[in-house]
Amino acid sequence: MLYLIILVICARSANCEYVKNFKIEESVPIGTRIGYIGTPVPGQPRPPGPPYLVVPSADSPIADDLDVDQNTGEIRTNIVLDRESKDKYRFSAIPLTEEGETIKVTIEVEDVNDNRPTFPQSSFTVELPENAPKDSKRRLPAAIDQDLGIFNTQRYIITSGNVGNAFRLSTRNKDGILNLDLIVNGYLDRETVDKYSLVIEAQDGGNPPMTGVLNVDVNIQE
Ligand SMILES: [Ca+2]
Ligand SMILES: [Ca+2]
Ligand SMILES: [Ca+2]
Repeated sequence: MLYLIILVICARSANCEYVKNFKIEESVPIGTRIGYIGTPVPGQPRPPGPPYLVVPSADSPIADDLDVDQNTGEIRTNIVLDRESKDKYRFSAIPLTEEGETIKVTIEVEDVNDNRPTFPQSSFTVELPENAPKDSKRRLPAAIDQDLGIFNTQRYIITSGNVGNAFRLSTRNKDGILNLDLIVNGYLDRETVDKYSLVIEAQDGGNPPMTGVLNVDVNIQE
């Protein structure tokens, strides 16, 4: 009974608004249905039905990105959504015929793995003296990936050029970037090899992973 009374007060109060949250993955085809504004959420009072007057939030224009049918309350994508450029849409739906409060609609764009780890340059040169001690370290450029979490850069591997297993890699995660160092694995002998041409691959955590490549020339000096 108390619950019912609260609902009635809620429905009559100007401060009380329905909140509807939708989630949709980025990159889905144009015209994908996100949902209906008026669909009830289990455990919550039924929102007022259509038609609605759709009012975009000033800080979140829906512009041409979404197609909202004011007569049915159906929301569809009108472009290929891109989480990396816009991850949330907000608007209000004011019911035009049914009694009820304004529905605050939020659409959250969820991440998919649609960006590859990208090095800021395609090649990099390192100079090392041949007497460089074992475990000497040189900073290499890090690969940046615009995706979130596991879809960001996860690891680096040397895919070719590591003659005699002369080098290994180490990584440090700092401020969301997986930083990369080249480490001397043993003793470098300029008379045997005076230049290494390493190919380093960055991988994200997608299945299969997306990759980026950095060519590293290591010159061994006397
Ligand atoms: Ca994207
Ligand atoms: Ca993404
Ligand atoms: Ca990625």
